Amino acid sequence: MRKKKARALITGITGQDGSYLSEYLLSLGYEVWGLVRRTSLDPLMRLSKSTGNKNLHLVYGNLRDSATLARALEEGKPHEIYNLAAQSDVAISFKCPEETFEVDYFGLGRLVNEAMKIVPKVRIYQASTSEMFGRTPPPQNERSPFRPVSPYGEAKLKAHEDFVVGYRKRHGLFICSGILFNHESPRRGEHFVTRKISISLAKIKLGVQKSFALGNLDAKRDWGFAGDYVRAMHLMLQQKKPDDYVVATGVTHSVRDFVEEVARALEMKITWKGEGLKEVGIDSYGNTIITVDKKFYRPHEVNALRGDPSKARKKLGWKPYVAFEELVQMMTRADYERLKKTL
Ligand code: G4F
Repeated sequence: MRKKKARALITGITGQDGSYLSEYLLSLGYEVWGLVRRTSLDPLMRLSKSTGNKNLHLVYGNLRDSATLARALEEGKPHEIYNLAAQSDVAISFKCPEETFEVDYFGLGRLVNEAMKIVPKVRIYQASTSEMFGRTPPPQNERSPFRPVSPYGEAKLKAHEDFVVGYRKRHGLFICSGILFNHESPRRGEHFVTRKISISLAKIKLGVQKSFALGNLDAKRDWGFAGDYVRAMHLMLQQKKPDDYVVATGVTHSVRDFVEEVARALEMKITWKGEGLKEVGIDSYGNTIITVDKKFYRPHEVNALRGDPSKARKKLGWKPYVAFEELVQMMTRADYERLKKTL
């Protein structure tokens, strides 16, 4: 560890990963600067645990505006930058491809170019994604080919190739890609499938919602706990050389499995009937509580993701502590208890 207090800048600090990472870095004694967009809704909500911490500084800015990035870098003079800000919703990226490229590709370009001018020795973590693998069959690791199928996956891949691999080679920049597989928590955005399921089933259990609709029930994801994954981000920047790492659990489950596990946590039982768009999930009272709606299908789907985290385990000494069942229980309990209080 450095003798001087380490300083970090986190873009996307108000998101799920930003909030866990800022708590983690503050617990390690870091001074943390967080970039907050003016439009962020209640930026302090997820950061409430760290509010009042004298080592946490929030600065207004965003990845579309180089001047705001320069200001944050001048102010914080960070040793480490964690670029977590993104248009990270895959379904939205099909509807807003330009916006997605603007933030996820050009945004990283702006950040690294300002960083090279203001803090040339800085170490940078780039939030890359398993969505870059797209149609490549599992298990996916650092040597697997990238075959993205969404504008989000394409923007992230181009950012990885140009500004991570490219700038590392051409400019000697210390920059790492964390190729993170899906990671969830009670702080996960409500439009992602895991949180949508935990909230909807908790509401049904509490009697305030009758049913909800999902898209592809057979899509498979490697779901881990966000709190575990931020440790890997930090470890990447403590290595002698910059490199890219897959961060995953190595275990995969379908959306249907996720539904069943949440139901189990709520002591509900779901029986599936029908097929495709006609499939429904029925509870033990015979009520249809889940339907399938075409509008939640993607124009192009990544059917199956399962990461091979061997490199992160070997080189970083990283491993996840929270298994799938525990993660689902944690999320379900949090939503159920929170919603119960509002009744
Ligand atoms: O929860 P999701 O929206 O996450 P997705 O698309 O896998 O992306 C997340 O993980 C990536 C890492 O691989 C990140 F890079 C990205 O930023 C984001 O965090 O969807 C998961 C799966 C998909 O296959 C989707 O088609 O669930 C399926 N799904 C089925 N019904 C649904 C729904 N997804 C959503 N959001 N809503 C549904 O009703």
